[in-house]
Amino acid sequence: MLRHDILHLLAAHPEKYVSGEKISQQLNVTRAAIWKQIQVLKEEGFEIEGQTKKGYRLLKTPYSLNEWVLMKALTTTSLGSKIYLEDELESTNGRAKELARQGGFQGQVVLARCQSSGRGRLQRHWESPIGGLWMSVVLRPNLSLADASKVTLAASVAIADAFEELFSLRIGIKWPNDLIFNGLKIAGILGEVVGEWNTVQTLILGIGINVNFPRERLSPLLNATTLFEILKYDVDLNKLAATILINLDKQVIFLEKKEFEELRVRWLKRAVSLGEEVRIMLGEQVIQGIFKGITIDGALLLETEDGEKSFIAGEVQLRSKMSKYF
Ligand code: BT5
Repeated sequence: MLRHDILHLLAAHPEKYVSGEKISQQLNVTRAAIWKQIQVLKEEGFEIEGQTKKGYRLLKTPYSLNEWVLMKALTTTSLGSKIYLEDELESTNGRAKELARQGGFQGQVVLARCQSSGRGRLQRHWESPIGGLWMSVVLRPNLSLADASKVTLAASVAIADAFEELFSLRIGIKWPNDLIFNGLKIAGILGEVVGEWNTVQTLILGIGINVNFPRERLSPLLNATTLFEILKYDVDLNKLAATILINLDKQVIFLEKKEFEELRVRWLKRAVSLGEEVRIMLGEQVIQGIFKGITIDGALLLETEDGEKSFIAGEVQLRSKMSKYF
């Protein structure tokens, strides 16, 4: 794409002017065509300075989602090898599933600036206004189905690590994979398996993060917060997405090598309610106990009156004894 070629040229000379003549020669297009594309780039949020005698220089890339900026920030082995970015989708997980059924490959990433019917687990509604990070990753990892559930644990660690790296912000993980700041949910993960249980597994990993929008954009009934609410400024969504994908890429490689221990430790470091008395909702049944950690299989470990018991994600909900929410 001509626009991307122009960006590549400008980015190769950071802070410096690149003359219109040089761009037109290298890309074999008229200077008027370049000017037109520069206007489009400006509309997309790129800050490009143009001086008649000197040429153009790239000052700033947009904070809103942009395929070129995201690609450039990626240093992954496979995740993000193909990026699909839309202004609006019903659900990025839905689109990723379509891709998977058409023979999707590991690393396809679907992003939407907003979702009209984003989904949580058990078909719950996920509110997805503009400014959030709504992203789904197609994974075909070399993992058994039992190990596949650990990928969602990996995703929660990847998000928490990214928050710490980029914003020095410590967020907690509520088992199995809600991301929590001061008791309020800031991000959620939806892992789905496509295809037969006994054939090659394709996993769709949906990541939803409340980023650049005020809390008021979400329903007042939710126990939720947004990054904007915490930091009071907008952040680069491309950088955030790229950092999460880079972290996740590493974690998936570890899992494929059957190295779960490091991930388990990292997960536990951020676990909310660890060592506390919690309640587990198993359908209608309520089980009380001390939240001891997660097993090497990624199951939740609870010390109950009848001894230690483990529970796999999906079948239970964790609630703190103290609060309504946890
Ligand atoms: C989740 O489900 O937390 C998984 C959310 C995954 C969303 C991503 S966005 C990209 C991809 N495409 C999709 O369609 N989905 C994924 P769960 O644990 O079931 O939590 C759902 C509950 O969280 C809802 O019932 C609400 O109570 C609450 N909720 C809804 N929207 C929220 C938001 N934006 N922030 C915080 N909480 C929210």
